[in-house]
Amino acid sequence: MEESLNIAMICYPTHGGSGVVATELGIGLARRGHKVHFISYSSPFRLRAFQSNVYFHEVDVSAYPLFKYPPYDLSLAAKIVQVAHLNHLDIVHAHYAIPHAISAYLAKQMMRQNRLKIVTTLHGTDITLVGKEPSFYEAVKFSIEESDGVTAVSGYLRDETKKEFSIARDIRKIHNFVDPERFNGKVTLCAKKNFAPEGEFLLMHTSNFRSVKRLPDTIRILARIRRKVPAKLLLVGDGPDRQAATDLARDLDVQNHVIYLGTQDYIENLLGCADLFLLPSEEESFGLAALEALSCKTPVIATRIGGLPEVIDSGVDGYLLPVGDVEAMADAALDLLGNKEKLRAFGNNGRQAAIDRFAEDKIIPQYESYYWDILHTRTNRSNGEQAEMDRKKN
Ligand code: GMT
Repeated sequence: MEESLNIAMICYPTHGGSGVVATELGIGLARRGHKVHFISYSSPFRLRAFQSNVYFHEVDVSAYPLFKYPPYDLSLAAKIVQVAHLNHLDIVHAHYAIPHAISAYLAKQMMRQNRLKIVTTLHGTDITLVGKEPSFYEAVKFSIEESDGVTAVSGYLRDETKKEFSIARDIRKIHNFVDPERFNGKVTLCAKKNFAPEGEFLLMHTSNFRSVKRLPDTIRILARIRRKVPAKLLLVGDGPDRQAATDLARDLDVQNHVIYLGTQDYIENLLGCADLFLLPSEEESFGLAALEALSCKTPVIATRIGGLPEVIDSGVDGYLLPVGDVEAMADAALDLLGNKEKLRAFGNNGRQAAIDRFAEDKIIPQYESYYWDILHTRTNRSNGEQAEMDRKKN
């Protein structure tokens, strides 16, 4: 019987997918008996209620006037050291390489011991966008090479990382996951008629409205769909492209058919309301939002890029189309909206795929077993440390 581990989760606390995955993973591990310590600048938004075995440690950053850029990375590293000493951490799990994996590496060096293992999970733009910028490239490459274990949320992201950063080491693919009990598509708390009072079709999109999401394309798709059938678009989230979307909706004369809900914490209460979920991104390493929609029986119209083909089975639970081809995306949407049977079948297929391939009880054990693999790797570990690890395992 394996013993419980002391694990630190380093993540962004905001509404991005990497923070969501880190939080849901931490909660799932805590339920399985591990002690999980979240370390971030504020409490992750999906840590909603008290959970036993879950702790939160806030990173304070000094605003000393000399600092033009307050050094969060250093404060984070110092906090990891403190938490590690007090709680005998076994694993520091850094979600999103920048700066979390680098701070974790620094913390380990500061502790001058090898017992603590660093696992880094690559999520997406830390590799495909931000990580490639010259100002970050070498640091990201170094953090991948120096972590004790590295995972990527899709096969696509694993292969991209190896290629773009010339990485020879093994990177474990562990897909993102969903709790199908919670994301069940039951429309108890959301009344569709709040958003579509005349019985219009309801389209939905949720993201951080950054340019990679191509938010304006959701407006273009809505405008095309509305030439044939009445429809509303529910936009959940916020971010830099909101104004561009608002302006475009006015230009295309659909401004009265777009509903902006802002950022929402309980997305599972909304997804089941929608007839279709739109994800017209130009880059998506996995597409957690799409998986959550599928789990709620909402078919997804998305782009054939990145890790999305690993999540969406085009023609079975959604459609994958070329980036920017809003005409094809609108046609695919109309094909489903015009055929109730097909729409229902696609919804059921998506939910089944979520349960069969991406349910948390299938994926979280993959992380657990990866942690044990890493803890049993004898890289420079002293015999005493190895004996302690073997004792824990048995
Ligand atoms: O990269 C982002 O846009 C944000 C990032 C995050 O940290 O929230 O999202 C990425 O990670 C998610 C969780 O693993 C994935 O589901 C998203 O596909 C991925 N986003 C992109 O690749 C654009």
